[in-house]
Amino acid sequence: MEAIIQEIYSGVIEGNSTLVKEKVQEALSAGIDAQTILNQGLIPAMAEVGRLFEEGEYFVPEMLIAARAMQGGMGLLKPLLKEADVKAAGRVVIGTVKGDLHDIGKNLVAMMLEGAGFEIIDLGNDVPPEKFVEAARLHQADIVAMSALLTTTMVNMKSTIEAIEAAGLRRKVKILIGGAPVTESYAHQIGADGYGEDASRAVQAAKALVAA
Ligand code: B1M
Repeated sequence: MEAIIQEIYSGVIEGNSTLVKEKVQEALSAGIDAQTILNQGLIPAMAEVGRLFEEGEYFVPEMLIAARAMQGGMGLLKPLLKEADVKAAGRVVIGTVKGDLHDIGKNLVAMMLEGAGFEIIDLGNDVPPEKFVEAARLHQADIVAMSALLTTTMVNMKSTIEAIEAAGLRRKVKILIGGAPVTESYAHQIGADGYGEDASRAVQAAKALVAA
């Protein structure tokens, strides 16, 4: 690995946003293409952050800081990747379900997915089923990802799946869910395709869903 890519990789893991932006700019100026920086620097770094989180070495704050550093670098790469028409790992429409204003976990999942190479369409929080349906259709999403933090709003995941079914899109999109009150058995019960206990496992589940 080139030294500068190694610096980008370490910068993300350390959550040093300024350094990551600086080094990504330097790498681009040195003629390294955006895809190489993404695939050899940012994505492996976020995979390592996910591993550190799963092993209990990193907690949510460290993961958030690393994800922000990764996004700093991504901001410089995105226009170039678009120009070069680089294929994303998959397109994910994500949001917190209707009635629910909690978005910290959802944002973290979105950032980790972006770090794993997915294209993210973030609908925000308090997202009604019809908005998920509309966005899934408009963006031809591979995955609809829903987050819920309240026992009173997790039922809206089921309503959203029903709305996706009613719109005739169920066979076209995979459904991934998560959030503190959500369990794997709830995911099975409401007919979701995947469940992530945390942001890192959400990435693993999303990868498995697009590979299936
Ligand atoms: Co609220 N709140 N809150 N709250 N809040 C909880 C969730 C609660 C557990 C606190 C408590 O009572 N102990 C409780 C829910 C009880 C329940 O339903 N069982 C609660 C309540 C009751 C409420 C209100 C009703 C309070 C009131 O007004 N009476 C109200 C509801 C508002 C609404 O949504 N309509 C409310 C409001 C709020 C604030 C606005 C003040 C604020 C949210 C700010 C924001 O998000 N922008 C807030 C907060 C911060 C919390 C706590 C303290 C922290 C949540 C959080 O951000 N955690 C929370 C108590 C707690 O968890 N200790 C609480 C950090 C975050 C990184 O974790 O979101 O779990 P989390 O995400 C994880 C995983 O769950 C998973 O990955 C993430 C990273 O590892 N994950 C996914 C999440 N989404 C995923 C999606 C996936 C896969 C994995 O696939 C798509």
